[in-house]
Order: sequence, then structure tokens, then C-alpha cells
Amino acid sequence: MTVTTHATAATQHYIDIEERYGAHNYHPLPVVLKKGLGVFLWDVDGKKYYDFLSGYSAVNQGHCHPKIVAALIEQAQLLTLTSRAFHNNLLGEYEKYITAYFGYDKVLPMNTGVEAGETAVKLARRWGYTVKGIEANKAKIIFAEGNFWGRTLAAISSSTDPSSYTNFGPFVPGFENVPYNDLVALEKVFQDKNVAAFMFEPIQGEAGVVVPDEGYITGIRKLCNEYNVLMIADEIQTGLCRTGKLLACDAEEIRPDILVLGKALSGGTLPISAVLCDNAIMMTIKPGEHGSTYGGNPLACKVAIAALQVLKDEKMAENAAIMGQLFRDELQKLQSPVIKIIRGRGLLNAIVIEHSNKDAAWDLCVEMMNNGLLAKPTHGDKIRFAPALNITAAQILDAVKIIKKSLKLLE
Ligand code: IF1
Repeated sequence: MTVTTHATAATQHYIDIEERYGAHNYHPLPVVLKKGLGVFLWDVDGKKYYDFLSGYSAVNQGHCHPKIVAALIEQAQLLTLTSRAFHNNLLGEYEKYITAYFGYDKVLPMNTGVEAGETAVKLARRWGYTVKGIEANKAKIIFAEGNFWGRTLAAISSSTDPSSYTNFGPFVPGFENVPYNDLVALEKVFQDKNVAAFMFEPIQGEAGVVVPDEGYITGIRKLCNEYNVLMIADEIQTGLCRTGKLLACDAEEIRPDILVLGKALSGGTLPISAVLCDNAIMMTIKPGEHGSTYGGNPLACKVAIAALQVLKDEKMAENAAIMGQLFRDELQKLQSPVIKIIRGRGLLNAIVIEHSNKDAAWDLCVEMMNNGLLAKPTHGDKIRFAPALNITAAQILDAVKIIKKSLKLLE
């Protein structure tokens, strides 16, 4: 099958420059974007697209949300960075705001998601030694097979995806994997007294939006209580209203010991991440034992407050639940022979493509791009659909029309 996409001269021009001067660590769709607003993106030729990737759930509030951009501009002209060598007038306000928002004693502010993941792992190890009494340098952190929490050496050390870890060894010791969505395997590994924590995604994003059984999160909570193991929820992709609740863990009304946030914490404007937990864990790290140059900078504090407020003011969790259900129902109605599975929660959804051509998912994404909708395959045969959480029913229906038209290529 031949998928035709004719890159315009303008598009090809920008692609060529990247090809020549940039690392080849990605394989993007052949589209060059110049403007974003709400659920829409425009390319360098002015062509308009539905954004159904949303920066991998970093743009939950919609591109360039006016209230978030206003906060960014206002603070950018006042004070952007003090470092933590000194106090500033926004950090305390932000810390009070976000800890009340999620119901934890304290927050440790970082920048990227993976830095927050690393911070959570360090907190768990430190708690393991100083509170649980694990022997020095013997602490173990358990992860789920299929996990993805970033690209650092620690993150790839827990990965089960060869494209993440091959030829990057040696790896960080003290990490073990168990099958995802398997409480029996989890309880078995918890017999080891050296286990300090279990870090998991409530829905596995990169693995292709893998939704666990109802009760899995509750089961993790029970086992962590029983075996004195910290429950670390990586809600970097599933949090901040993406799955139809403020946090994906809220679907089972479970409170993790450590909550890891990132991506949409800034509404897609700049890297902001956060680790929240109570004093018994957070106070195990003393002054000078962890930090980052930009962590908790006043610009990030101002932007994060605005980004969180928008989620609440515009009832984005409720809208994500309703629009996500509509999206899955409308996809189901297509009865497409090439869509094997439709799965997800809220506006974090994916389809699994069944087709003789191994490039079918990619080809479908190029065809959808030609027809005005941007999405990206993950792990070959899965396509994630994750639009901004303020999408309307009319836009959902319009997007499904584009998907229906594009599927004809494969049918
Ligand atoms: C890329 C994937 C998604 C994440 C979860 C931590 C992080 C991520 C659950 C780290 C980041 C990003 C990384 C980005 C693409 C995207 C991604 F395809 F790579 F796996 F979303 F699924 N926890 N995910 O999803 O956050 O350090 O990136 O801020 O590497 O291309 P980060």
C-alpha cells in the first residue's frame, strides 16, 4: 500500500534543516507546526489540524490557554529564576496551593517528569533506609513490565523495552519488574523485606494505553499497607484530569503514598513537575541533599497555579469523562475491520490496528494527517488518541469523521 503525502516546499525546508543539524532521536510525522490554540494546530502552510496527541498529555488545557499564557507573560516580566539559594514570593504560595489541591503535606518541585520520577525513587530509597530500616544499599524498587517513566539511566534501568535500554548499560541496581495488573506477582515480590516501594502508572501510557482490571489500584494499596511498601503513582500522563478524574487513582478513590506529576502541570508552556507526599517521607531528605537549578522557580510557580486553576474552573475532568465515552462509542460504531481493540478512560484512548501491513498504524497516521488530524503510533500497531480536555462534542464527531475517512486507506 502506498500512502501518499506530499510535503510542501515550506514543510520540506524545515524538515531538511532538522535532518542536517539535529540529532536523529525521533521519527516525527512529516508535518511542521507553527501555531496552536485549544484543540487545534496549524502548520507552516496554514493548514489546520485536530491535535490528538496534545504533547503526550502535556497540553490538557488546550494549546496556548489564554489564562496560562497571561500568567506566563506577567511573571516573565517580573522574576523568572532566583535559584533555591534564596526565597521568592511565589514558591510558598504555590506549595500551599498544590498541597491543598491534592491533599498532601508537602511538595518537592522539579522540572521534567523523569526528574520527578528520579526524585520519587530517591525519596523511597531514603525512607526505606531511615524509616523502614532496610540494610544500607539493599533497597529494592519494584516496577511493572511495560513501564515508561522517561529516558534517564534510572528510568531505562527499570524498562522492559529493548529500544529504551539496549546499549545504554550498565544499569542502576535494585530495580525489579513484575507483570502489570498482577496482584499475585506483586504480593510474591513484596515478601522481600528490602522492597521500599512499587512505582506504577494507573494506566500504562506508552505501552499503548493499557487499562488494568477494576480493583488493581485498590489491590496495590492493600498490599503496600500490608507489607509496609510505599505506593508511588506515576500520574505524569494519567493525572490532571486526562482520564476523567483529577487523578486516575481517584477512579478507585485510592491515595498513593507518593504522587508524581508533570506534563500538563504547566499546560504545555514549560517543563514543570512535582512530587507530593506526607512529612514522614518528605522530611527524610535534609537541606542540600536533593534539588535542581530551576526546581520551584517563580515563573513555574505562577504558571502551575494558573494551569491547575484552569482544570478546575473549566471542569475538564468531567468533560474528559463525557467526551472520552462519546469518542469510544463513535469509534465502536464505525465497526472497522482493522480496529481490533478500542480502549482507554476519559480522553486517554488508543486503538489497536489489525492489518497484514506492519506499517498500517503509521500509514493511517499519515493519512489522518493528510485529512487534518494528528496522532502518533506507539509500539507499532497502537495509535493513541488524546486531545485537549476542553474538546467539544461537535469536535469529537468531526474528528471521528476524519478517522472514518482515513480508515478507508486500510480497509
Ligand atoms: C519522549 C513516550 C508518552 C511518561 C510517564 C514519566 C515521563 C513520561 C508516564 C517522563 C514521558 C513522554 C516522553 C516523550 C514522549 C512521551 C511518551 F512515548 F515517550 F512514552 F507520553 F507515552 N512518566 N512521556 O509518559 O516525563 O521526562 O518526558 O517530562 O521521550 O519522547 P518527561
